[in-house]
This record gives sequence, C-alpha cells and structure tokens, in this order.
Amino acid sequence: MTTATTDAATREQLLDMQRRMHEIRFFEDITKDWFSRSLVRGSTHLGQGQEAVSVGVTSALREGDTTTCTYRGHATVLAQGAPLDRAFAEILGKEQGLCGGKGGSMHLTDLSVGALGSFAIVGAHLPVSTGAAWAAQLLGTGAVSATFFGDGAANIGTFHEAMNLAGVWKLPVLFVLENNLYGEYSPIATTTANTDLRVRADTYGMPGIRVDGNDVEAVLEVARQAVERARAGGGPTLIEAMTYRQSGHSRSDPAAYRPPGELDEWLARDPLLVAARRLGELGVSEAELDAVRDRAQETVRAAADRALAWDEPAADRRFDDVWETR
Ligand SMILES: Cc1ncc(C[n+]2csc(CCOP(=O)(O)OP(=O)(O)O)c2C)c(N)n1
Ligand SMILES: [Mg+2]
Repeated sequence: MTTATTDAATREQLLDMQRRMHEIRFFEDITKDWFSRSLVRGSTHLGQGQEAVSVGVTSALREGDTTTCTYRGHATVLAQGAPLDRAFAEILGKEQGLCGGKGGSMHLTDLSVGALGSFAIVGAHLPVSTGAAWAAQLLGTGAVSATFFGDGAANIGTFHEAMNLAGVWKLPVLFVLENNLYGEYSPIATTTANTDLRVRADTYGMPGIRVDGNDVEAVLEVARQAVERARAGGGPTLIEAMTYRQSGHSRSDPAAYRPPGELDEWLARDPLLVAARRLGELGVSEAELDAVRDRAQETVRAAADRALAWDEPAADRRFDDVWETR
C-alpha cells in the first residue's frame, strides 16, 4: 500500500468515526434538553467528552462481536449500531424504544447489534461479557466481547473475578476501563490506593495498555491489537482509556467538587477537536468538517422528531416483561 492510499483510508475511517462521535454528542445534547423539560423517565448519565472510547473500540469490532456497558452507556450502544430513533424512544419511555420503553436511559440494550446491555449496578456486566466470551470460545465462533466500565468499577469484586477467569481461560474479552478520574463525586485518589489501574492487568496475566481516551485514532489502534490477540486465542486485554466526563455524574450534579481549571483543560482536548485537528493534517478542509457536523445534527434531529411522535406503551401491555410476584 502506498502512503497516499494509507492516508486516504485513514482519512475515510477517521471521518466516519468523527461523524459517529458528533451523532452521539448531539444525541446527548437533546437528551439533556429533554431531561430539563421533564420528558425523560428516570435519571440520565451523560458521557459527553468520552465518545472516542466507545467509537474507537467498536470500530475494531465486527458483526457477531458483543459489548456491555454502564448506565453512562448511550455512546457505547449507539457506537455498536443501535438505531438513534429507537434509543431516543427508550429514553422517552415510548413503545418503539429499544426495550419497549421500560428500561430507560440506564438500560439501553439492542441484541440485534450485539449490545448485550447497559447495567446500573456498578461492575455487574463484566461477568456478562466474560460469559459471552466463554460461549464464543466453546462454540468456536471467533467472536470477541468488549466490556466498558469506569475507574470506580475497578474496585468492585466482579472486576477481579472476571479479569481472573478471563486470564486463566484466555477468553476473548476486551476490558475497557474508562478512567474519567471520578466515581460519582469522589476523585479517584480518594478511593484508590494505586491510581495506575493499567498495572492490575499484570496480576491477571494479560496485557494492560494505557491510552489517550480522547484520541479516537489511538483508541482504535490499541483496540485493533487487542481484538487481533483475542481472536487468535491469545486471551484478554485491559485497556485503560484516560478520559473525562464534561458534566456531572448525573443530571442532578453540578460537579462543583472539580478543581478550578480542570474542566477547561479537558475541553481543550475534547475528542471532537482532537479528531478535527488530525483530519486537518490529513487535508480535510474546515468546510468539509462543518458539513460532517451539520449532517450529523440533521440525522439526530430527525431521529428525535420520529421518537417524539411515537406512542406511549399501550395500556394493556404495560405489565408485559415486568417482574411479577404472586
Ligand atoms: C454495586 C453498586 N454500588 C454503588 C452504586 C452507586 N454508584 C452509581 S455510579 C457510581 C460510581 C461509579 O464510578 P465509575 O465506575 O468510575 O463510573 P463513572 O460513573 O465515572 O462512569 C456509584 C458508586 C451502584 N450503582 N452499584
Ligand atoms: Mg469514573
């Protein structure tokens, strides 16, 4: 491959990742607006600023691979390919929602694209992806499972149990640790003795790689290597992606505990800006970049309008799929 061809391929892929990051950002802008107007059922946890982690990792996956994620999981489920309109409908509690409108923002799930679930119990999903990877190994499908979780979850028992089992059985899992420096309102150093979380991989016999989680290209490259290793039977990898949530923990948190200047430093390294700068270096003009952003905004706005027009769940189906005790 010549350098020119490589550059063209890189540019196309990066443009596509930029489009998807813009769509996710606009999706959450609208979710935030709906929440402030009391249109959202339940709570919502925005991941604005962390989009490059989900988009970079899922870009290394293929059909048949699976993901699991947290209550801050809009980006992962959308990056995995869930439709924007049905994800919006889920957040609005509409019948056409991904889970019939009964799961809401914290539980977006779309099995048809391999998005096995968003989990509100911290750490609960790491064993789910580990199980999916075990199934893939037993059935010989070659599929990989990527599980996305926070720095706080790395102090939960299931993190250690899942990492150990995956290490022993060489399961095809990517443990994607989104280190955004906070667990709820607590800075990482107040809850974690050694804040270099990557080193925990050593204990469980797998590579641990720290990557700039705001650089989508860097995330993609690390994820590609981990996926290749997993598919070849080499076992799991821990990817510690350093990133930052630009808003509070949930919509009721103004994030007043952050030191002055910290947010501004991270805003200057917003994943959309990092990718735009790189695209500029690859010869993409400002006008082309604006067009990508504007098209993404139109796509998301149209999806939101469809979701708003859809129905509430029918009265006689409201108790379907709901836990029942007699
Ligand atoms: C088992 C469990 N313990 C506590 C909580 C309350 N809780 C919700 S989010 C959260 C912080 C998790 O932080 P982190 O894993 O870093 O993820 P982030 O919110 O930063 O994405 C806690 C303690 C919970 N949902 N589940
Ligand atoms: Mg965190």
